[in-house]
Amino acid sequence: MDSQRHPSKIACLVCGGPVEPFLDLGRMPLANGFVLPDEFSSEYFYDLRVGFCSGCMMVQLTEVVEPERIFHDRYPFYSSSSAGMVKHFRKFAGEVLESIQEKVNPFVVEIGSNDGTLLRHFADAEVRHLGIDPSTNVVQVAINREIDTLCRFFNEDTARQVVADHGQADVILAANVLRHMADLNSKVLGIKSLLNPGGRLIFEEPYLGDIIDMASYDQIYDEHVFYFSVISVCNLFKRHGMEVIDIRHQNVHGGTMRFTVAHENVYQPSWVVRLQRRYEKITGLHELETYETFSFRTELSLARLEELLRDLKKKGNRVIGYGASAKSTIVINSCGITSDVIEFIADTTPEKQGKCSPGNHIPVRPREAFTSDYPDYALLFIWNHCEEVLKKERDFKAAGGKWIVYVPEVRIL
Ligand code: DWN
Ligand code: ZN
Repeated sequence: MDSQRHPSKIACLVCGGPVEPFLDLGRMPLANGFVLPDEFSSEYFYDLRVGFCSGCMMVQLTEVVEPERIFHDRYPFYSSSSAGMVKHFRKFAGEVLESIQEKVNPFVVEIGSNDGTLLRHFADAEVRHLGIDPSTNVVQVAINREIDTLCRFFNEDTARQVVADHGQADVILAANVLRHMADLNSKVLGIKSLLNPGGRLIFEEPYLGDIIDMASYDQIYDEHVFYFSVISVCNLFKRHGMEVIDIRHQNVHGGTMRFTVAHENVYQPSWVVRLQRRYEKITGLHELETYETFSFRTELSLARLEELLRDLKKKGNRVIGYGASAKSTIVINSCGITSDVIEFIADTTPEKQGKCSPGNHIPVRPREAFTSDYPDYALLFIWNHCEEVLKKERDFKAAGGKWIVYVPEVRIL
Protein backbone atom coordinates (compact mmCIF):
# COMPACT_ATOMS: atom_id res chain seq x y z
CA MET A 1 0.00 0.00 0.00
CA ASP A 2 1.29 3.43 -0.73
CA SER A 3 -0.59 6.53 0.20
CA GLN A 4 1.96 8.89 -1.36
CA ARG A 5 1.09 10.83 -4.51
CA HIS A 6 1.37 8.55 -7.54
CA PRO A 7 3.28 9.84 -10.57
CA SER A 8 1.02 8.07 -13.07
CA LYS A 9 -2.13 10.15 -13.61
CA ILE A 10 -4.89 8.68 -15.76
CA ALA A 11 -7.73 10.27 -17.73
CA CYS A 12 -11.07 10.51 -15.90
CA LEU A 13 -13.70 8.04 -17.15
CA VAL A 14 -16.35 10.79 -16.94
CA CYS A 15 -14.74 14.03 -18.13
CA GLY A 16 -11.28 13.04 -19.41
CA GLY A 17 -9.64 15.30 -16.80
CA PRO A 18 -6.55 14.34 -14.73
CA VAL A 19 -7.16 11.62 -12.10
CA GLU A 20 -4.59 11.54 -9.33
CA PRO A 21 -4.37 8.14 -7.52
CA PHE A 22 -4.44 8.51 -3.71
CA LEU A 23 -4.70 4.93 -2.43
CA ASP A 24 -3.03 1.78 -3.72
CA LEU A 25 -4.20 -1.52 -2.20
CA GLY A 26 -1.98 -3.58 -4.47
CA ARG A 27 -2.77 -6.70 -6.52
CA MET A 28 -6.28 -7.84 -5.61
CA PRO A 29 -8.53 -10.75 -6.68
CA LEU A 30 -12.15 -10.14 -7.73
CA ALA A 31 -14.11 -9.26 -4.59
CA ASN A 32 -16.85 -11.79 -5.34
CA GLY A 33 -14.49 -14.29 -6.96
CA PHE A 34 -15.03 -17.15 -4.50
CA VAL A 35 -13.15 -20.20 -5.74
CA LEU A 36 -12.81 -23.97 -5.46
CA PRO A 37 -9.27 -25.33 -4.92
CA ASP A 38 -8.95 -26.36 -8.59
CA GLU A 39 -9.57 -22.72 -9.58
CA PHE A 40 -6.82 -21.22 -7.38
CA SER A 41 -4.24 -21.17 -10.18
CA SER A 42 -6.54 -19.39 -12.66
CA GLU A 43 -7.70 -16.60 -10.33
CA TYR A 44 -7.83 -13.12 -11.89
CA PHE A 45 -5.95 -10.28 -10.20
CA TYR A 46 -5.87 -6.54 -10.94
CA ASP A 47 -4.23 -3.43 -9.44
CA LEU A 48 -6.68 -1.93 -6.93
CA ARG A 49 -5.91 1.79 -6.98
CA VAL A 50 -8.36 4.64 -6.53
CA GLY A 51 -7.97 8.26 -7.63
CA PHE A 52 -9.63 11.70 -7.61
CA CYS A 53 -10.48 13.76 -10.69
CA SER A 54 -9.92 17.48 -10.11
CA GLY A 55 -11.98 18.16 -13.26
CA CYS A 56 -15.38 16.74 -12.24
CA MET A 57 -14.60 15.66 -8.62
CA MET A 58 -15.35 11.99 -9.44
CA VAL A 59 -13.50 9.39 -7.33
CA GLN A 60 -12.84 6.29 -9.39
CA LEU A 61 -10.71 3.16 -9.85
CA THR A 62 -7.65 3.60 -12.04
CA GLU A 63 -7.96 0.09 -13.49
CA VAL A 64 -11.34 -1.22 -14.67
CA VAL A 65 -12.12 -4.95 -14.73
CA GLU A 66 -14.28 -6.04 -17.71
CA PRO A 67 -17.86 -6.42 -16.43
CA GLU A 68 -18.16 -9.85 -18.10
CA ARG A 69 -15.58 -11.17 -15.59
CA ILE A 70 -17.79 -10.02 -12.71
CA PHE A 71 -21.43 -10.30 -13.81
CA HIS A 72 -22.18 -13.71 -15.30
CA ASP A 73 -24.20 -16.87 -14.65
CA ARG A 74 -22.56 -17.45 -11.25
CA TYR A 75 -22.74 -13.93 -9.69
CA PRO A 76 -22.95 -14.85 -5.98
CA PHE A 77 -24.68 -11.78 -4.51
CA TYR A 78 -28.46 -11.77 -3.94
CA SER A 79 -30.14 -8.53 -2.81
CA SER A 80 -32.43 -10.65 -0.60
CA SER A 81 -29.44 -11.99 1.41
CA SER A 82 -30.11 -9.45 4.15
CA ALA A 83 -33.43 -9.06 5.98
CA GLY A 84 -32.52 -5.42 6.56
CA MET A 85 -32.14 -4.75 2.83
CA VAL A 86 -35.41 -6.60 2.03
CA LYS A 87 -37.14 -4.24 4.49
CA HIS A 88 -35.31 -1.21 3.06
CA PHE A 89 -36.35 -2.03 -0.52
CA ARG A 90 -39.97 -2.59 0.58
CA LYS A 91 -40.00 0.94 2.02
CA PHE A 92 -38.23 2.35 -1.07
CA ALA A 93 -40.83 0.72 -3.39
CA GLY A 94 -43.69 2.01 -1.23
CA GLU A 95 -42.46 5.60 -1.54
CA VAL A 96 -42.11 5.30 -5.33
CA LEU A 97 -45.53 3.63 -5.71
CA GLU A 98 -47.10 6.49 -3.76
CA SER A 99 -45.41 9.06 -6.01
CA ILE A 100 -46.86 7.49 -9.20
CA GLN A 101 -50.35 6.62 -7.95
CA GLU A 102 -51.92 9.48 -9.97
CA LYS A 103 -50.26 8.37 -13.20
CA VAL A 104 -52.22 6.40 -15.79
CA ASN A 105 -50.56 3.03 -16.49
CA PRO A 106 -47.08 4.06 -15.26
CA PHE A 107 -44.02 2.10 -16.43
CA VAL A 108 -41.19 1.39 -13.96
CA VAL A 109 -37.79 0.04 -15.08
CA GLU A 110 -35.06 -1.17 -12.70
CA ILE A 111 -31.48 -1.31 -13.92
CA GLY A 112 -29.48 -4.02 -12.09
CA SER A 113 -32.65 -5.62 -10.73
CA ASN A 114 -30.75 -8.69 -9.33
CA ASP A 115 -33.28 -11.18 -7.85
CA GLY A 116 -36.23 -8.76 -7.99
CA THR A 117 -36.17 -7.81 -4.29
CA LEU A 118 -37.12 -4.20 -5.14
CA LEU A 119 -39.15 -4.71 -8.32
CA ARG A 120 -41.40 -7.44 -6.87
CA HIS A 121 -43.41 -4.76 -5.06
CA PHE A 122 -44.33 -3.21 -8.42
CA ALA A 123 -45.28 -6.63 -9.80
CA ASP A 124 -47.45 -7.22 -6.69
CA ALA A 125 -49.10 -3.81 -7.23
CA GLU A 126 -49.71 -4.79 -10.88
CA VAL A 127 -47.69 -1.81 -12.09
CA ARG A 128 -46.09 -2.22 -15.51
CA HIS A 129 -42.43 -2.99 -14.78
CA LEU A 130 -39.24 -4.36 -16.30
CA GLY A 131 -36.02 -5.47 -14.63
CA ILE A 132 -32.70 -5.44 -16.50
CA ASP A 133 -29.75 -7.47 -15.16
CA PRO A 134 -26.89 -9.37 -16.86
CA SER A 135 -26.45 -12.20 -14.32
CA THR A 136 -28.54 -15.20 -15.39
CA ASN A 137 -28.54 -16.97 -12.01
CA VAL A 138 -30.02 -14.08 -10.02
CA VAL A 139 -32.36 -13.15 -12.92
CA GLN A 140 -33.76 -16.69 -12.85
CA VAL A 141 -34.87 -16.11 -9.23
CA ALA A 142 -36.71 -12.95 -10.36
CA ILE A 143 -38.35 -14.71 -13.31
CA ASN A 144 -39.46 -17.55 -11.02
CA ARG A 145 -41.12 -14.83 -8.91
CA GLU A 146 -42.96 -13.67 -12.10
CA ILE A 147 -41.07 -10.40 -12.26
CA ASP A 148 -40.63 -9.29 -15.90
CA THR A 149 -36.87 -9.24 -16.40
CA LEU A 150 -34.50 -8.81 -19.36
CA CYS A 151 -31.22 -10.69 -18.87
CA ARG A 152 -28.68 -8.36 -20.48
CA PHE A 153 -26.33 -5.49 -19.70
CA PHE A 154 -28.00 -2.08 -19.70
CA ASN A 155 -26.63 0.22 -22.43
CA GLU A 156 -27.91 2.58 -25.12
CA ASP A 157 -29.01 -0.33 -27.32
CA THR A 158 -30.94 -1.94 -24.47
CA ALA A 159 -32.62 1.42 -23.80
CA ARG A 160 -33.64 1.74 -27.46
CA GLN A 161 -35.03 -1.82 -27.43
CA VAL A 162 -37.07 -1.21 -24.26
CA VAL A 163 -38.52 2.04 -25.66
CA ALA A 164 -39.45 0.25 -28.90
CA ASP A 165 -41.12 -2.63 -27.01
CA HIS A 166 -42.70 -0.79 -24.03
CA GLY A 167 -42.38 2.97 -24.51
CA GLN A 168 -40.47 5.37 -22.26
CA ALA A 169 -40.35 4.95 -18.49
CA ASP A 170 -41.98 7.15 -15.85
CA VAL A 171 -39.47 5.96 -13.26
CA ILE A 172 -36.09 4.30 -13.63
CA LEU A 173 -34.71 2.73 -10.45
CA ALA A 174 -31.18 1.55 -9.67
CA ALA A 175 -29.76 0.48 -6.29
CA ASN A 176 -26.00 -0.13 -5.91
CA VAL A 177 -25.64 -0.32 -9.69
CA LEU A 178 -24.54 2.89 -11.46
CA ARG A 179 -21.20 2.95 -9.65
CA HIS A 180 -20.50 -0.49 -11.17
CA MET A 181 -20.58 0.92 -14.74
CA ALA A 182 -17.28 2.18 -16.22
CA ASP A 183 -18.94 3.56 -19.38
CA LEU A 184 -21.07 5.85 -17.23
CA ASN A 185 -21.55 8.57 -19.88
CA SER A 186 -23.07 6.02 -22.27
CA LYS A 187 -25.27 4.59 -19.51
CA VAL A 188 -26.56 8.09 -18.71
CA LEU A 189 -27.35 8.63 -22.40
CA GLY A 190 -29.26 5.33 -22.33
CA ILE A 191 -31.17 6.47 -19.23
CA LYS A 192 -31.88 9.84 -20.85
CA SER A 193 -33.41 8.18 -23.93
CA LEU A 194 -35.44 5.72 -21.83
CA LEU A 195 -36.86 8.32 -19.41
CA ASN A 196 -40.02 10.14 -20.55
CA PRO A 197 -40.03 13.97 -20.43
CA GLY A 198 -41.50 14.18 -16.89
CA GLY A 199 -39.83 10.97 -15.70
CA ARG A 200 -37.45 10.51 -12.78
CA LEU A 201 -34.35 8.39 -12.30
CA ILE A 202 -34.12 7.39 -8.62
CA PHE A 203 -30.90 5.62 -7.70
CA GLU A 204 -28.96 4.99 -4.51
CA GLU A 205 -25.33 4.18 -3.85
CA PRO A 206 -23.02 4.06 -0.82
CA TYR A 207 -22.16 7.72 -0.22
CA LEU A 208 -18.57 8.91 -0.63
CA GLY A 209 -19.03 11.23 2.38
CA ASP A 210 -19.71 8.22 4.62
CA ILE A 211 -16.85 6.16 3.14
CA ILE A 212 -14.46 9.03 3.96
CA ASP A 213 -15.99 9.70 7.42
CA MET A 214 -15.86 6.03 8.43
CA ALA A 215 -12.68 5.08 6.54
CA SER A 216 -14.68 2.17 5.10
CA TYR A 217 -11.88 1.33 2.67
CA ASP A 218 -13.40 -2.14 2.13
CA GLN A 219 -16.11 -0.54 -0.03
CA ILE A 220 -13.38 0.04 -2.64
CA TYR A 221 -13.09 -2.91 -5.04
CA ASP A 222 -13.43 -4.06 -8.65
CA GLU A 223 -17.25 -3.94 -8.82
CA HIS A 224 -17.31 -0.31 -7.68
CA VAL A 225 -15.70 1.75 -10.43
CA PHE A 226 -17.04 5.06 -9.01
CA TYR A 227 -17.59 6.57 -5.53
CA PHE A 228 -20.28 9.23 -5.69
CA SER A 229 -20.48 12.60 -3.97
CA VAL A 230 -23.38 15.00 -4.71
CA ILE A 231 -20.92 17.31 -6.46
CA SER A 232 -19.60 14.60 -8.79
CA VAL A 233 -23.08 13.23 -9.56
CA CYS A 234 -24.39 16.73 -10.38
CA ASN A 235 -21.39 17.23 -12.71
CA LEU A 236 -22.01 13.85 -14.38
CA PHE A 237 -25.69 14.48 -15.22
CA LYS A 238 -25.16 18.13 -16.15
CA ARG A 239 -22.94 16.89 -18.99
CA HIS A 240 -26.01 15.21 -20.50
CA GLY A 241 -28.77 17.80 -19.99
CA MET A 242 -30.10 16.22 -16.81
CA GLU A 243 -30.05 17.47 -13.22
CA VAL A 244 -30.19 16.18 -9.64
CA ILE A 245 -33.50 17.48 -8.23
CA ASP A 246 -33.40 15.75 -4.84
CA ILE A 247 -31.17 13.73 -2.51
CA ARG A 248 -31.92 11.74 0.61
CA HIS A 249 -29.44 9.98 2.90
CA GLN A 250 -30.21 6.34 3.85
CA ASN A 251 -28.71 4.32 6.70
CA VAL A 252 -27.96 1.14 4.76
CA HIS A 253 -24.73 -0.36 3.40
CA GLY A 254 -22.67 1.88 5.68
CA GLY A 255 -24.38 5.10 4.55
CA THR A 256 -26.09 5.51 1.18
CA MET A 257 -27.25 8.54 -0.81
CA ARG A 258 -30.48 8.34 -2.83
CA PHE A 259 -30.43 10.68 -5.84
CA THR A 260 -33.48 11.78 -7.87
CA VAL A 261 -32.57 12.98 -11.37
CA ALA A 262 -34.74 14.41 -14.18
CA HIS A 263 -34.34 16.03 -17.58
CA GLU A 264 -33.09 19.58 -16.90
CA ASN A 265 -35.52 22.46 -16.32
CA VAL A 266 -38.52 20.15 -15.73
CA TYR A 267 -38.56 20.28 -11.92
CA GLN A 268 -37.28 22.84 -9.39
CA PRO A 269 -34.26 21.17 -7.64
CA SER A 270 -34.72 20.88 -3.88
CA TRP A 271 -32.73 23.29 -1.65
CA VAL A 272 -31.17 20.24 0.04
CA VAL A 273 -29.05 19.54 -3.07
CA ARG A 274 -27.41 22.97 -2.87
CA LEU A 275 -26.94 22.62 0.87
CA GLN A 276 -25.27 19.20 0.60
CA ARG A 277 -22.92 20.50 -2.11
CA ARG A 278 -21.94 23.33 0.27
CA TYR A 279 -21.38 20.78 3.05
CA GLU A 280 -19.20 18.68 0.75
CA LYS A 281 -17.06 21.77 0.04
CA ILE A 282 -16.77 22.44 3.81
CA THR A 283 -15.69 18.81 4.41
CA GLY A 284 -13.27 18.96 1.49
CA LEU A 285 -14.74 16.33 -0.87
CA HIS A 286 -13.57 18.57 -3.72
CA GLU A 287 -9.91 18.47 -2.62
CA LEU A 288 -7.23 15.78 -3.06
CA GLU A 289 -5.88 16.34 0.48
CA THR A 290 -9.09 14.87 1.95
CA TYR A 291 -8.47 11.61 0.12
CA GLU A 292 -4.84 11.48 1.12
CA THR A 293 -5.93 11.72 4.77
CA PHE A 294 -8.42 8.90 4.11
CA SER A 295 -5.62 6.86 2.62
CA PHE A 296 -3.49 7.35 5.74
CA ARG A 297 -6.42 6.36 8.00
CA THR A 298 -6.87 3.21 5.90
CA GLU A 299 -3.23 2.28 6.41
CA LEU A 300 -3.59 2.83 10.15
CA SER A 301 -6.80 0.77 10.36
CA LEU A 302 -5.25 -2.17 8.50
CA ALA A 303 -2.14 -2.10 10.71
CA ARG A 304 -4.27 -2.03 13.88
CA LEU A 305 -6.43 -4.95 12.68
CA GLU A 306 -3.36 -6.99 11.75
CA GLU A 307 -1.82 -6.33 15.18
CA LEU A 308 -5.03 -7.26 17.03
CA LEU A 309 -5.47 -10.54 15.10
CA ARG A 310 -1.82 -11.47 15.60
CA ASP A 311 -2.14 -10.77 19.35
CA LEU A 312 -5.35 -12.80 19.72
CA LYS A 313 -3.75 -15.70 17.86
CA LYS A 314 -0.60 -15.57 20.00
CA LYS A 315 -2.83 -15.89 23.09
CA GLY A 316 -4.38 -19.06 21.61
CA ASN A 317 -7.82 -17.63 20.71
CA ARG A 318 -10.01 -19.12 17.98
CA VAL A 319 -11.10 -16.47 15.45
CA ILE A 320 -13.57 -16.88 12.55
CA GLY A 321 -14.90 -14.46 9.93
CA TYR A 322 -18.62 -13.63 9.76
CA GLY A 323 -20.17 -12.79 6.36
CA ALA A 324 -18.17 -13.66 3.21
CA SER A 325 -19.00 -10.28 1.72
CA ALA A 326 -17.30 -8.68 -1.29
CA LYS A 327 -15.89 -6.22 1.26
CA SER A 328 -14.23 -9.09 3.18
CA THR A 329 -11.95 -9.82 0.21
CA ILE A 330 -10.38 -6.36 0.51
CA VAL A 331 -9.74 -6.67 4.25
CA ILE A 332 -8.41 -10.25 4.04
CA ASN A 333 -6.01 -9.55 1.18
CA SER A 334 -4.91 -6.06 2.32
CA CYS A 335 -4.34 -7.24 5.88
CA GLY A 336 -2.60 -10.49 4.90
CA ILE A 337 -5.16 -12.59 6.78
CA THR A 338 -4.84 -16.34 6.07
CA SER A 339 -6.64 -19.44 7.33
CA ASP A 340 -4.14 -19.84 10.17
CA VAL A 341 -5.46 -16.53 11.55
CA ILE A 342 -9.15 -16.96 10.65
CA GLU A 343 -10.25 -20.62 10.54
CA PHE A 344 -13.19 -20.06 8.18
CA ILE A 345 -15.82 -17.50 7.21
CA ALA A 346 -19.46 -18.24 8.10
CA ASP A 347 -21.91 -17.22 5.37
CA THR A 348 -25.57 -17.83 4.46
CA THR A 349 -25.13 -17.85 0.66
CA PRO A 350 -25.21 -21.45 -0.69
CA GLU A 351 -23.13 -20.48 -3.77
CA LYS A 352 -20.26 -19.37 -1.49
CA GLN A 353 -20.35 -22.26 0.99
CA GLY A 354 -17.74 -24.94 0.29
CA LYS A 355 -15.64 -22.46 -1.70
CA CYS A 356 -12.70 -20.37 -0.55
CA SER A 357 -12.38 -16.61 -0.27
CA PRO A 358 -10.66 -14.87 -3.19
CA GLY A 359 -6.88 -14.54 -2.96
CA ASN A 360 -6.03 -15.87 0.51
CA HIS A 361 -8.39 -18.85 0.21
CA ILE A 362 -10.08 -18.95 3.63
CA PRO A 363 -12.80 -21.66 3.59
CA VAL A 364 -16.42 -20.41 3.52
CA ARG A 365 -18.78 -22.49 5.64
CA PRO A 366 -22.52 -22.38 6.47
CA ARG A 367 -23.58 -20.30 9.47
CA GLU A 368 -24.08 -23.57 11.41
CA ALA A 369 -20.30 -24.12 11.50
CA PHE A 370 -20.25 -20.95 13.67
CA THR A 371 -23.36 -21.57 15.79
CA SER A 372 -22.48 -25.24 16.52
CA ASP A 373 -18.98 -24.48 17.82
CA TYR A 374 -18.59 -20.87 18.90
CA PRO A 375 -15.11 -19.37 18.51
CA ASP A 376 -13.64 -16.88 20.99
CA TYR A 377 -13.87 -14.02 18.47
CA ALA A 378 -15.79 -13.37 15.22
CA LEU A 379 -14.48 -10.74 12.79
CA LEU A 380 -17.61 -9.00 11.44
CA PHE A 381 -16.97 -8.48 7.71
CA ILE A 382 -20.60 -7.35 7.27
CA TRP A 383 -20.38 -4.41 9.69
CA ASN A 384 -23.01 -2.70 7.52
CA HIS A 385 -25.52 -5.30 8.83
CA CYS A 386 -24.21 -5.05 12.41
CA GLU A 387 -27.60 -4.48 14.12
CA GLU A 388 -29.24 -7.37 12.24
CA VAL A 389 -26.35 -9.76 12.95
CA LEU A 390 -25.83 -8.93 16.66
CA LYS A 391 -29.55 -9.48 17.21
CA LYS A 392 -29.54 -12.77 15.29
CA GLU A 393 -26.37 -14.01 17.04
CA ARG A 394 -27.06 -12.79 20.58
CA ASP A 395 -26.39 -16.33 21.92
CA PHE A 396 -22.76 -16.01 20.76
CA LYS A 397 -22.28 -12.98 23.00
CA ALA A 398 -24.19 -14.69 25.82
CA ALA A 399 -21.75 -17.61 25.54
CA GLY A 400 -18.85 -15.19 26.06
CA GLY A 401 -18.05 -14.68 22.37
CA LYS A 402 -16.72 -11.31 21.22
CA TRP A 403 -17.13 -9.43 17.93
CA ILE A 404 -14.25 -7.67 16.20
CA VAL A 405 -15.28 -4.72 14.00
CA TYR A 406 -12.96 -2.40 12.03
CA VAL A 407 -15.31 0.33 10.71
CA PRO A 408 -15.15 3.17 11.72
CA GLU A 409 -12.22 1.92 13.85
CA VAL A 410 -10.82 -1.41 15.04
CA ARG A 411 -12.58 -2.39 18.26
CA ILE A 412 -13.98 -5.35 20.19
CA LEU A 413 -17.73 -5.44 21.00
O1 DWN B 1 -22.65 -3.14 -4.10
C1 DWN B 1 -22.79 -4.31 -3.70
C2 DWN B 1 -23.48 -4.57 -2.41
C3 DWN B 1 -24.83 -3.90 -2.44
O2 DWN B 1 -23.67 -5.93 -2.18
C4 DWN B 1 -22.31 -5.43 -4.51
N1 DWN B 1 -21.13 -4.93 -5.25
C5 DWN B 1 -21.95 -6.67 -3.77
C6 DWN B 1 -22.53 -6.75 -2.41
O3 DWN B 1 -21.55 -6.34 -1.47
P1 DWN B 1 -21.29 -7.25 -0.16
O4 DWN B 1 -21.05 -8.68 -0.57
O5 DWN B 1 -20.23 -6.56 0.64
O6 DWN B 1 -22.72 -7.17 0.51
P2 DWN B 1 -23.18 -7.42 2.02
O7 DWN B 1 -24.66 -7.35 1.99
O8 DWN B 1 -22.45 -6.53 2.95
O9 DWN B 1 -22.72 -8.95 2.33
C7 DWN B 1 -23.44 -10.00 1.75
C8 DWN B 1 -22.87 -11.33 2.23
O10 DWN B 1 -23.08 -11.47 3.64
C9 DWN B 1 -23.62 -12.46 1.56
O11 DWN B 1 -22.67 -13.45 1.18
C10 DWN B 1 -24.55 -12.99 2.63
C11 DWN B 1 -23.78 -12.71 3.90
N2 DWN B 1 -24.64 -12.56 5.09
C12 DWN B 1 -24.55 -13.54 6.07
O12 DWN B 1 -23.81 -14.50 5.94
N3 DWN B 1 -25.33 -13.37 7.19
C13 DWN B 1 -25.45 -11.48 5.19
C14 DWN B 1 -26.22 -11.30 6.32
C15 DWN B 1 -27.10 -10.11 6.48
C16 DWN B 1 -26.15 -12.30 7.36
O13 DWN B 1 -26.83 -12.20 8.40
ZN1 ZN C 1 -13.50 13.91 -14.27
